[in-house]
Amino acid sequence: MRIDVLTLFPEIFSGYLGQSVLKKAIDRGLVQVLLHNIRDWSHDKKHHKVDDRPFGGGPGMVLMAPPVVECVEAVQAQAEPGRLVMLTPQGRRLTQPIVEELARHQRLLLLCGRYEGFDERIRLILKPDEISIGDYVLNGGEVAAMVMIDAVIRLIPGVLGDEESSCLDSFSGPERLLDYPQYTRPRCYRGYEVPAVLLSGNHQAVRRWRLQEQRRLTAQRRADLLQHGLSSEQCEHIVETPADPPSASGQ
Ligand code: 6GU
Repeated sequence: MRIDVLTLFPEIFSGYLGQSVLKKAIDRGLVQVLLHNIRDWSHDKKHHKVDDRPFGGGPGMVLMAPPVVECVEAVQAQAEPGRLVMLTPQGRRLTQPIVEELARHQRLLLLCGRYEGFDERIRLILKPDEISIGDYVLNGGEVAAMVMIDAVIRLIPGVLGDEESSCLDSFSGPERLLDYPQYTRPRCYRGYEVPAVLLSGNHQAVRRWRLQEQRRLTAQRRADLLQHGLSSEQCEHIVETPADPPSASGQ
């Protein structure tokens, strides 16, 4: 997969791109991340200005249409055109199904904004897929783009090792539930025992316990994820049915 990032702050990405999972994917040729500085498309040859005050007044600065539109067009023309994503708090909220959809593309272009926003003509001309990473405000789209890259690349075959397969993640699998609790050695810590079923060697019982824990946790913390619309009584029943709680004798 080729990912082009269009930003005013390409330096922000260098630490992240050198990090283990992504670095390995890049080194193995599974992912290519290319950074482009929108400022290079500024029409202002002296100060490389790319933002200006909003018409109608108000605080802050707005990203101007010409450098952004022309940067996107020039980068698109470098290879087979890819899916253009605009990182903006006004976009649809990023979820695992959207991540899965993005991961199927051969090429993504991630357009990061700063300041108070984009000139509306950028949207009207480029018709990007506008995506937000959640209901809070960031200073710019760069951190959101890194979140998106991180979530997408781990779905590319070969990026994760066998033992860290992404199909067992939270939000994946047929029910898209939260993950089940994990335990490792020691078997007892400060009075908290590892649930007996995990030591039983009964793989079917372990699978059953984990699914039950996933449903219980999801009903308790994120009932909104139980998309099949369980009633609050059904949720309560799930929450109050621990499969095999760890015993805490030392408390
Ligand atoms: Cl994509 N950008 C900004 N600036 N803030 C955000 C966001 C994106 N997603 C959530 N908040």
